[in-house]
Amino acid sequence: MPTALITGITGQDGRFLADLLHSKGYTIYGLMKGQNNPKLELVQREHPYVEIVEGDLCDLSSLISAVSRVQPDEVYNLAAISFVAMSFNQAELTANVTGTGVLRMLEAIRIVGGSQDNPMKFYQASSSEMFGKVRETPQTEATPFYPRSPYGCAKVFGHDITVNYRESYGLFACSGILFNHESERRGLEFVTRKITNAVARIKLGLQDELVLGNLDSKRDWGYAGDYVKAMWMMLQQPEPDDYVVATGETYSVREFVERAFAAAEIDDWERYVRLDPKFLRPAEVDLLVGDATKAETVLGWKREVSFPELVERMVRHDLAVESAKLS
Ligand code: NDP
Ligand code: GDR
Repeated sequence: MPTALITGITGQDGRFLADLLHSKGYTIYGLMKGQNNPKLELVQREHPYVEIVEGDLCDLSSLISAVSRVQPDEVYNLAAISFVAMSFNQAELTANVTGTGVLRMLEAIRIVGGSQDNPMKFYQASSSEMFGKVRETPQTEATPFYPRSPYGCAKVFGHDITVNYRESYGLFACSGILFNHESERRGLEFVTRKITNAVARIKLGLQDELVLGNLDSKRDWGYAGDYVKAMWMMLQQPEPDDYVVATGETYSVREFVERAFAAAEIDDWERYVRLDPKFLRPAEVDLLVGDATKAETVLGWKREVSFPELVERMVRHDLAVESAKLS
């Protein structure tokens, strides 16, 4: 069976992808950074089949050593500084990890190499944030990029260098331009999980308010479990290529808030929501909505979880987690 190396194994997508590849019988290695990573225990508990290898996207020699030891058939590069708001305050770090880190991973693969018959395939986690101030709607693989944050700029570099290595060195390198995807494993810093966690705590009387920034921005939100399937499908094609993965629907942050409160049977949501300018960004991405026709027709990908199901699922999960803490 094939061997996969996943960078970003402690993140939302790394964990969903590990589950998927495990169900397909893969041998799975996860790249983990830091000398005492606090998420190691979680990964070992919930994904005991993952073997951890040390490495950091900022350290080329660690990546060469990881690729050389694992000899993966497939490398999924999911690691990044992925929080857009943080990228404004730590722009250089973001450029280094989220941007140049992709180049280092590609170099590690190019240097270690696979065999002619069995090349190491590469997946890059590109993002709809590259479209930023959108040039057309809906966004497709052909839509020009106009990033609005240091994160978006770094992702454009990561995307372009992936295409460049494919064209220059014949690497089997794919870039998945994924729109927002969420789940009960989403980090609490992202708006959807911040909302569902706060709604659960308000419902249980553990919190009084939910403090947010821009309620008007619109996102194309899907379910992470559906999206990792597209990553795998891209690497099973005869030729490497780039694909948009999205639902084709867009909702505002306000609509997400309304639905989340409704899922917890709280009608007067405005009573609990306070706006604070500290959560506004220096430049915002106002509207994202993707056209996944290519992924649907070429890969046969389709999303399974709808927007209402996604919100309900996350609220239900957070209610269960927060209730359990009380007992
Ligand atoms: P997360 O923020 O949940 O996970 C990011 C991962 O990157 C973590 O495992 C983190 O490790 C790791 N990481 C950060 N810095 C380094 C480093 N220097 N070296 C090695 N690992 C590092 O992100 P998601 O799972 O949500 O997203 C996965 C990828 O997909 C990211 O690249 C993201 O930018 C991209 N993406 C995500 C979308 C989404 O909606 N979720 C949409 C489009 C693209 P640690 O925990 O140790 O810090
Ligand atoms: P995003 O996700 O920037 O789209 O990037 P995030 O959930 O952080 O923001 C979505 C929208 O909500 C608005 N917002 C707030 N956001 C946060 N985090 N906290 C708040 O309090 C808040 N109030 C309003 C934001 O301004 C924004 O408009 C995610 C990440 O996963 C990226 O890594 C990925 O590439 C893109 O999705 C696609």
